[in-house]
Amino acid sequence: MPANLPPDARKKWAEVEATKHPRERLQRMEEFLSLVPKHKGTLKLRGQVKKQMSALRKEIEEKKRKKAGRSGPKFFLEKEGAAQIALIGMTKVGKSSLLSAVTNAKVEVSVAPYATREPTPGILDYQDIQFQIVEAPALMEGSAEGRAWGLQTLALARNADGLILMVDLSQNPVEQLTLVLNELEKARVLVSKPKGRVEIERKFMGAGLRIILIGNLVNSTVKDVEALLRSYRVADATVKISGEATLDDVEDAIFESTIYKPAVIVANKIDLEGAESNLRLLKSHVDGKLPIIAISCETGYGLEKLGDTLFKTLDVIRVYTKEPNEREFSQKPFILKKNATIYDLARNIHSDFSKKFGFAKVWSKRLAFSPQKVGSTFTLKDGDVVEIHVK
Ligand SMILES: Nc1nc2c(ncn2[C@@H]2O[C@H](COP(=O)(O)OP(=O)(O)OP(=O)(O)O)[C@@H](O)[C@H]2O)c(=O)[nH]1
Ligand SMILES: [Mg+2]
Repeated sequence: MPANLPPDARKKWAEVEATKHPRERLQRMEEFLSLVPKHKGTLKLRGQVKKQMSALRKEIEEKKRKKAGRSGPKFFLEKEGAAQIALIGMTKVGKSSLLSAVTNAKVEVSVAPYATREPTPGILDYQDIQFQIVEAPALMEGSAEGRAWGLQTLALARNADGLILMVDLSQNPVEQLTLVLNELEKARVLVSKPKGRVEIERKFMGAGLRIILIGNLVNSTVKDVEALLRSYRVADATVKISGEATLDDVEDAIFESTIYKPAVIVANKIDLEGAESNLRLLKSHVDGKLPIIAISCETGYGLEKLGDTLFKTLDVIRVYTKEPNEREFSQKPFILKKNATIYDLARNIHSDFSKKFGFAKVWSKRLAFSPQKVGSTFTLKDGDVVEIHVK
């Protein structure tokens, strides 16, 4: 059931949304919480907001520390390359070993547990793009409740574009995976697309509310959704609802609490005894729901599959651009979501490029002839070369 908040609390949440400054936002969130009645129906919501507040507090602290020139545990790492992938797992599964085997990072591989204590990045080259892989400090039972650096690791996962879930095949991999997925889920990070999905894309003031219903609303109507959104002062947004979604899911989306991250399971130490049978166990448990690659950081077995599997799992495409008067196209592609259009590309190149857009030419092997003159709604595919002409 939706939390049924009183109007003043809903209004306060709109103020939270409108405040970007961390300290003020925290203040508004506190005010919001004081307006939320404490009963069972609001329990989940209060928990979510408190989590956001604790993340904000850490962010503020980190900024303070940065200003003072002191270093402390990093909460966020600036993204580099085509995507940021958080490398997550229990201690000693071989995260640092993987980082040093496939990226340029110099890291300490250790026999002692909990050796890596802050997010450590490295760059993995895959064809003509790069992935930034960030080793997160190990997860353990209780991470989502803030044990050790748990909240940092989970915030990193939430902020990344994708996840590597790493397990050690010389131990029970199903138990490890279950623990990791549990902690992620408690932090409301999911690795499989939920049945119902609600995406809210905020628009400029005056754009109005557009609700796109692809699936089904369970026990509610579009009118109910509209009313709920308006009660939170969400007046300008495109809301996409797919699958089987409830009003609760819509409320969740307003608080941006549950998010989905594409994930790959990396099963390490295939060189050790018993690993093959543990791998079979893992495969039958996962049942094709997530890709699994078996590797050994020790022997190098399977490492070459990582880049390709990440690329496929992230559901992205590479699009190359060309200047109208030049023969060669750019070496560095734009990374766009699968099914992106020329319009998305134009917006990626320049924020107001899309307004000046005239037409585009596309070169691609999949087309009957190249170049083909196309409009802004043309759907792009991996490897396309595009030349944009402005008005
Ligand atoms: N046999 C074998 N041992 C491995 C493999 N990969 C890593 N190890 C060993 O596993 C131990 C832990 O490796 P790390 O890479 O430090 O593990 P981690 O996940 O980074 O651990 P923390 O950062 O401490 O949480 C080390 O002793 C490694 O040598 C592998 O493929 N096979
Ligand atoms: Mg490590």
